Amino acid sequence: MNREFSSRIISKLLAWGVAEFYVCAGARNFPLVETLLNIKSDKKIIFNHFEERSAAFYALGRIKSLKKPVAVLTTSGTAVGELLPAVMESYYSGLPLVCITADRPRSHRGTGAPQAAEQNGIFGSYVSACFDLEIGEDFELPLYNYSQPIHINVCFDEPLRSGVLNPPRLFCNVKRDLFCQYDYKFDLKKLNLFINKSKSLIIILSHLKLKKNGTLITFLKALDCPVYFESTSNLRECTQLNHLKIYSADNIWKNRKTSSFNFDSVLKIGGTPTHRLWRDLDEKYKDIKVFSLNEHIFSGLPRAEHITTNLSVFFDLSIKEKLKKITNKNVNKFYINDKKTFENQKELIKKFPNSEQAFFYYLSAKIKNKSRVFISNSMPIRYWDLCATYKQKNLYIEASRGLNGIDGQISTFLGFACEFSAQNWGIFGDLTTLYDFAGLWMIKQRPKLRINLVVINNSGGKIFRKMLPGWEGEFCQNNHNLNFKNFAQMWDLKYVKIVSPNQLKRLKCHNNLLIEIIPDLEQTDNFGLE
Ligand SMILES: Cc1ncc(C[n+]2csc(CCOP(=O)(O)OP(=O)(O)O)c2C)c(N)n1
Repeated sequence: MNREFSSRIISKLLAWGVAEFYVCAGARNFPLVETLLNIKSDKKIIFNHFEERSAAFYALGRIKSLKKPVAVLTTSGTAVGELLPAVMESYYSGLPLVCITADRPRSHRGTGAPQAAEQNGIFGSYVSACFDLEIGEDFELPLYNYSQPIHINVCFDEPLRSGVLNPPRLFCNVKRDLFCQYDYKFDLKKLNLFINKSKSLIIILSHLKLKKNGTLITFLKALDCPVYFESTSNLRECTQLNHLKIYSADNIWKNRKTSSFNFDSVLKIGGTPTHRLWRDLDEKYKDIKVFSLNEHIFSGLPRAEHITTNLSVFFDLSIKEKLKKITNKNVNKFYINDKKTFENQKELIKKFPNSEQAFFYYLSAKIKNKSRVFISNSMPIRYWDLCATYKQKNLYIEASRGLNGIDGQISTFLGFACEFSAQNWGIFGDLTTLYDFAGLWMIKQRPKLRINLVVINNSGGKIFRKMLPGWEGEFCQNNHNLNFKNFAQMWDLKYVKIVSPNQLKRLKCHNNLLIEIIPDLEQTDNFGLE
């Protein structure tokens, strides 16, 4: 009976569009494992992992890459709890992570029986639904959207291998618009009202999941306002929009003042921005009105007006309906001042070539056109946005900005990496790397994949060096003198240690490679001070 029950569950998930299954085996989930292994498919869709936390973060990377739901299967007990960080991240990133957890029969709950935990509802509000199932019980998936994780908790009684094994049927043509499941209220009126009320406006473009950028580019050109592009918008390097770019977001408030370009409104498009200016809007510039436009439910700022919509359709509609133009007094002066401060920053890269900031410029210059780049949280995402080249290379950039965690980052990178992209680069802080030592597990199951894993080893969590000064702050950095040579060896990656940009320029990247970059701390500090 367990076998028929398992087959029904997996069939439903396949019909719903689950593209791959990551199996973290234990005894309790064996009926589901057996079922999965008996699926007849030309393509490999079942993979094994041993570490649930890493498997779930890897699945997030696969969702980003495939734009389809991906499932992780665990056994019962603490194995289920290991999924929580990735579930939280996928909730805030709007990704359809499917958690299938095996459980002991309901009658065992609350008794202290071995491996019988309170698994029903364990992910609380971070899942769109939790289906707690015993033999004979059913569930309906299509009611739920594809922009939140879901949990299916399956109770199995002994004997685990009971019933007849029916291989589930594969559904080849499940086509769904995964990221556009909200009620499409194209509230163009609301945006036009906001624009009408604005004297002058800037735009912030953050994380976007658009398949095509054409309508967005036209939309931005039509609005004709200064735009700050974060790298995860994947439009930062778009040369068609050069005339609108804010290059020096660090100096935005200074330049606003000196050019008397007193923008009173901000339109944010996409996910929650990384740059400090977003926090400034929350804490210091409360009189500036903020409008948020996103495919996900979160505005990222409590006081912002917000529309959840299908962005592609929304931009299309906005262009047809014609958006109101804004005068944006003194905007030319602002563009000039912005460029001046940006030129000064470029000089700093020459003055402090071994600083962490400068290394990000040289790294970005090194990466081949049409590569995938995953940038981890803490300083890497900030320094990339600050210093990466603006040369248009058609990179596909991703990051996990749902909750900005430093956990599971290598796993997510590996999931996102692709056999068909020119190169795959993942850039991580040293503590972030230490956090995910099992993160390369899947590499042996993808023999054709080539990756360059960069560890910026500044010997601790240097984000806190500026943020939390003093000896108490130093305590928070978790300083160390570890290196990553043996980590590379353990996973069969070639290893190279880089201490200067010239070494980086000369580097050949053919094999799977771990590049440990040691920036100069003093130069990094001095860069930041100027
Ligand atoms: C799971 C998790 N724990 C703690 C934090 C808080 N945190 C943010 S950045 C950071 C330090 C990161 O250090 P490292 O990876 O070396 O990067 P660096 O700061 O040097 O750029 C920590 C602990 C977090 N974001 N996520």
